[in-house]
Amino acid sequence: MEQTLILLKPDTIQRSLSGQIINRLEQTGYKIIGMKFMKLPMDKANEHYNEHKNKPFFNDLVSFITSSPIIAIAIEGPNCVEKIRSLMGKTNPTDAAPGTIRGDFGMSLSMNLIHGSDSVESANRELKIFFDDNELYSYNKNIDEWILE
Ligand code: IDP
Ligand code: MG
Repeated sequence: MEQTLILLKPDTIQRSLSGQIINRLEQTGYKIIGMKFMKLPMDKANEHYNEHKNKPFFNDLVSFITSSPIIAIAIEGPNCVEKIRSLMGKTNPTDAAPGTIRGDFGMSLSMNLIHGSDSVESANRELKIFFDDNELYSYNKNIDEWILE
C-alpha cells in the first residue's frame, strides 16, 4: 500500500479552496492518514524543495511556500503517488487538463495550488519532513470493502 504527501499551498488557503480540493482527494476513496495546518518554517521548505536548490526559481518558491499557512496531508492507497499526480494535473496550470485540480483552479506556475510527491521514494522522504511516525494513523473504514478489492 503506497503513501504520498500532498501540500495545499498558500494560494489554496488564501482563495478558500481547501474544502473543494480535499473533497476531490477524498472522493477517490484514498484514505487521509495525516493532516496538519501549519506555517512552514524556512528550514523545512529548503529541505522539502532541496532537489530544486540550483534552479533560478528556488528562492521565489521557498518564499512563496513559507509566506502564509499551508495544509499538509498524508494519503494512503493503491498507486496513490501516480494517481494523485494525475488528479493534480501538469505543473503549469495553463497546460493542465480540464478536470484536474491545477487545470480547473489555477493560472500561474508559481501559484499552482497543490504539491504531490512525484515518486514513492520522494513520498517517503517528504512524509518524514512533515509528519512524525505517530502522527500518521492506520485505521479501517467499513466502506473500504466497497472501494478496495
Ligand atoms: P511539481 O510541483 O509539479 O512537482 P516541480 O518541477 O517539482 O513541479 O516544481 C516545484 C514547484 O516549483 C512547482 O509546483 C511550481 O510551483 C514551481 N516551479 C516549477 N517550475 C517553475 C518555473 O520555471 N518558474 C517558477 N516556478 C516554478
Ligand atoms: Mg515536484
